Amino acid sequence: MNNTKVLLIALASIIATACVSDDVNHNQDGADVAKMKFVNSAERANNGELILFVDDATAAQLEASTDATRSGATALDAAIAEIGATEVRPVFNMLVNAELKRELDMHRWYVVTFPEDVNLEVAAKTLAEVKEVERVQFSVPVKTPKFNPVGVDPSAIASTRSESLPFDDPMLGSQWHYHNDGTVRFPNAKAGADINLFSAWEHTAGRPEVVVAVVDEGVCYTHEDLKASFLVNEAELNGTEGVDDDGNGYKDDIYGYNFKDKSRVTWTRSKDSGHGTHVAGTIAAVNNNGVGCCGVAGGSGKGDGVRIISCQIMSNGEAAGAADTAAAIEYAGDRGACVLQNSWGFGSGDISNDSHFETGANTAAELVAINYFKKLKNNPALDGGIVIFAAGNDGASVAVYPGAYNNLIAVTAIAPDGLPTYYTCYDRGCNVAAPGGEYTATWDTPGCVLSTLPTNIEASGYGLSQGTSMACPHVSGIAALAISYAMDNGITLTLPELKDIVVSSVNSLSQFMDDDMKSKPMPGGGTLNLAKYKNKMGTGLIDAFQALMAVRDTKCIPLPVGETVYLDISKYIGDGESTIKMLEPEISQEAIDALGIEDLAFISSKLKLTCTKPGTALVTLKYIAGGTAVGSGMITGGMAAEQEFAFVARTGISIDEGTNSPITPGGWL
Ligand SMILES: [Ca+2]
Ligand SMILES: [Ca+2]
Ligand SMILES: [Ca+2]
Repeated sequence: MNNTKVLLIALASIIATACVSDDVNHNQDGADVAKMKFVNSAERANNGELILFVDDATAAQLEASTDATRSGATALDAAIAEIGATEVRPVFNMLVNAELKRELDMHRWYVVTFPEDVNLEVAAKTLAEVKEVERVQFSVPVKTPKFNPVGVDPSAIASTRSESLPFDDPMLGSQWHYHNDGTVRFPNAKAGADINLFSAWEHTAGRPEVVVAVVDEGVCYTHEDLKASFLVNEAELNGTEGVDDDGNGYKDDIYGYNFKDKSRVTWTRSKDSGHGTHVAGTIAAVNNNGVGCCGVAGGSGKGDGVRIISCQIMSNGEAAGAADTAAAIEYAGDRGACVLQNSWGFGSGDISNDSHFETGANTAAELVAINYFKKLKNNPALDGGIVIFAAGNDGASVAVYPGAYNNLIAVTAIAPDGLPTYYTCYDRGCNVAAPGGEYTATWDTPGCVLSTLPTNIEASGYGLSQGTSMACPHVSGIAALAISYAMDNGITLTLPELKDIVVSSVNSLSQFMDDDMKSKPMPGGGTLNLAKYKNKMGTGLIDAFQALMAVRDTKCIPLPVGETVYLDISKYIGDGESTIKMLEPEISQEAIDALGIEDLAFISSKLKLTCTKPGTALVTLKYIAGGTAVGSGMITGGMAAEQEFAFVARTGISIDEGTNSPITPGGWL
């Protein structure tokens, strides 16, 4: 693959030493010191492969070496000969963006491969005892997903919705996870248990300059509803098969790359599940093309959706090791992605602590790649790359690694009833919730997430599935929409700002809970105790419209449908406790029509109104801030100002009986 500095160790040395390692009598103290260099444990690690972090001088020798059988570093050469190594190659690709990678010491990571029958821990100790080797990482593969989608017949899934839909895709009405009107066939389905996408689409449905990398199984790039969404490597598309036409270290990487098999992207092998294609469809299935379903950021039918690339780390039911996973993430950044979509992990409970990630002292190769991705400025509207992970499906009170780390977003999953799914991980490391769907006992349910599938998995090319894997791409899609919207408005976001937008643009999950609701039935029988999820699903249910409003710094004011409110805007301005006197609103006829606003009036500087239908509208409210109230409502010394707000009328929003104002969303389950 990516570099010329692959060292082929002479076959004779393998034969001579392959079985020796177990018998070597290592000095006990030396072995203990060496073990301290281990980044992780050998549990579940791949045999025949170890990842090394070497010192600067050794890295330079490895890079400069022209001898195919020697690194040039004597002690390291002896150790790799002792374990019968067949190859020493760099983890990262220094052909692209080398300057930043050197700053991050990415040139110091190497993979050593050796015969699988060599004892892995003995080999690790042998390498760790070399002074020039600073860290040794066992190559633990990603857990492969359990993914059994249920195909859908397009002709049988026609929408039963009464409301009109924004795009003409025939399956959009069944994608309740985007906009749930409560009619989805699922026990206790609730309107608003969705990502509020239709309102967001009134402002943007994506931009092709925003590239999302799907780190997963291979994504079907020939799919009728996905092929137009790929970022195409034109040099490879128009190049020669078997040749690295653009010189980026990868042959024929037109739509991405298969890091498991070192080949072009694949999805048709017997144990491929279609997982990557389902995930990709949620982000970027082409919208308004009269075909199939929609993607969160799939554009408006004018070729204007976000672009995806397939960074394949799973193939034929097997997952890549840590070094190839790291290379896949690096590649995502090198190809220009600014959103990293990750519906994968290493299993619950694997996290040690955040210092493992933050300090770098014992960081693993895949975390180095994630940190590299976060530093890249691949889009003019964002000063870094945003990384989003699925929380995991073990039902555990901790997210899977690496999504569990503090500075990565991990996504939990809700069902069409707005309640936690029976499988979602929750609590530690979990940041925000999104619809992941839930099978009912019959396994024939529209309560799952509908997206694209390869036709070799499901003949129709579409199917339903559940999982935090399905919730995660909703959040990646919303992040991509937010970046698109920032571009539209000439706004540059910092990475922390975008992360704040993602986790704070939420609706309360408690709105879906009846007061006396303690549990809900589980698909396989039994009940799910809801109390254990209290405050532990992340900040709330993500809301695409609120995310866009947060990009332009427009506050959202939630309003109930069908109830009269007396809106006190002082709680939405400044610290919420200042003296604010409302002067007048500018509410356009368009806004009045959009929300069906009735009874509009001022009463004691409060705005009285009734929304008769759900929707969103931008309004400008003029007010006087500060000053002293004298006499009958007059204020002296105040300052006239105005501010734009977004009125969000939805069913299910509560009224505070004390103030007769809507309760602000953003609470906890
Ligand atoms: Ca290439
Ligand atoms: Ca080529
Ligand atoms: Ca479509």
